[in-house]
Amino acid sequence: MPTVHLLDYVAGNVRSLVNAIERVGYSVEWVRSPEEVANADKLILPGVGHFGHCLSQLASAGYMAPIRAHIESGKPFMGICVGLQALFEGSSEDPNCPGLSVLPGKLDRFDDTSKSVPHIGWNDASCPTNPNLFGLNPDSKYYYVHSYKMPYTKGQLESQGWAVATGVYGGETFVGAIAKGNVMATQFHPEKSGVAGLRVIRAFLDGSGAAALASHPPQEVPNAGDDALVSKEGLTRRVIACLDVRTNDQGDLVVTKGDQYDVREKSDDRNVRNLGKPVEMARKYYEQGADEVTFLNITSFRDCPVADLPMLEILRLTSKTVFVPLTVGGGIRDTVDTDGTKVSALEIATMYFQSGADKVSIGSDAVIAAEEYYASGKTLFGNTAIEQISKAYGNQAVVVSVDPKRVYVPKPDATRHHTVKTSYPGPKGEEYCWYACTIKGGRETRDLDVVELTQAVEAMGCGEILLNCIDKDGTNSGFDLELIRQVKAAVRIPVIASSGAGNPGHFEEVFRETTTDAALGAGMFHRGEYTVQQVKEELKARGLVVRQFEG
Ligand code: 1PR
Repeated sequence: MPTVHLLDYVAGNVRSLVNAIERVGYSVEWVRSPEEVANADKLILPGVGHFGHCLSQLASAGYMAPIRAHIESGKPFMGICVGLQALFEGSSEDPNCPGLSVLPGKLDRFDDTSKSVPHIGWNDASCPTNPNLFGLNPDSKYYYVHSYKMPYTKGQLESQGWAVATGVYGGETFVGAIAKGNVMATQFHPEKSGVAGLRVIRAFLDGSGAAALASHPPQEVPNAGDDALVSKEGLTRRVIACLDVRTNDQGDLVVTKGDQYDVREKSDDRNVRNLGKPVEMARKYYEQGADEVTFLNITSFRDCPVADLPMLEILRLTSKTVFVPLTVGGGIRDTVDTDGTKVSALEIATMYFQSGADKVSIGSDAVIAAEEYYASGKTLFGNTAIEQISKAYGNQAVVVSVDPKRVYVPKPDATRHHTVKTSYPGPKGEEYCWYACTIKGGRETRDLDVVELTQAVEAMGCGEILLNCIDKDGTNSGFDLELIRQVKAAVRIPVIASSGAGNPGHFEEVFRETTTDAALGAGMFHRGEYTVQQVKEELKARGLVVRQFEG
């Protein structure tokens, strides 16, 4: 098998990248010291999370000069995500930390006054001068997750010989990929961009991308409007399939699904509902076009040694065939192992990332952390799971899963909590409600509302909210739009609407009626009532932009 060298310099999830490289027929050799860079023919610089964190790690380990030397030697080089950002002079994310300065310019943050930041999801990488740059396709979509971007100024980089592919997010045009000579870099994650992303990796590894660029160097950039290839707002409506996983009474690991969080059959035997096998179902949803797959380990495998968590094996197997982002939740908190050893939430998250997860989702522990945050007068001590994991892996890697329940009140001043006026009055005709956070899979309700929780976890460094709703879970009656609007108004980070989806029309409704960033379904997919593809076809037919699955 031909090899490619991958730089191993920070804690980060590179498992998916290794899987993607192997999938296109190459094997990975690790570069674990600056001296080893010289052994590389093809070198890939991955990177996720914080620019300053990545670049200072590279600098302090002595990698900057060897990477520059590799690039100057003309040998193939590819940067991914922060690996692209590193090629520029710097970033406002850490103004004191210099980049490699292979290209001019500094990155800045997306403006979050009217959109969610980070920019998470599937967007364009359109290159008017070289539409098929390194296997890019103007009709394909690529998975991005970043808060900082290289702003695009037409003609600037092109005048120095670079081919530039761009995307547009909330009116801001950013650099999605760049290439010149032996250098190619993507802001998006090709290893998480399905078949479209695998094409880019292959074009880099087999040399066809560089050869095509050499024979068609970038010419003048067409004027916007002259050329359909110039990118427009391109972020798609993200559709996520969620698998609640637990061990059933026979000891098998199964995908299950509850009604308002009760996962047992209504029949007398009260068995745990068994809807299928996790790895196979994840693959099925990927092939139907799911933009992400989420696994929630709903019982957290309480009696199992941490290193043997069955979810680790599920991730290892799934990430070999599913090339879209994988999130895993359940049991991410400081814990004591079966042999009495303390294991931190960060260590558990690390095991999940090393097994192929791209994001971890924290439920109960986030509620407790938020309560402590308010009790201490909104002080951050840096010791919560959210702070520690987001510091090590970046905000985009930390999702908080919220399990709220409606509490009805006759009028807003009947509670200290943030209320909404509801179109669905309570049992005594109450016209207002607030959403109480719960822990332990909804079994314990706390005196904390969703606005308080989501604002607290945003302050701690959470990058995305997975917003369930116990009242709606498994009802097939549509998403709780009132809840989603309340949370969207409270935070700037992306929100995933969850619970209640029963048909494709419910997805259209939540995207039209709220500003949600993504929508998640479970039961309707597991029971085979609808496929993810049918949801996307419906959204497309109604004029919403979706990513088409490429086989
Ligand atoms: O508290 O950090 O250990 O995490 C536990 C995780 O497990 C949390 O994310 C929590 O939401 C989840 N969980 C715990 N118990 C249950 C249960 O169902 N008994 N499932 C549970 C949560 C809700 C969604 C579901 C949507 C969509 N499941 O994941 O997929 O409601 O369903 P639908 O489309 O069929 O309506 P911690």
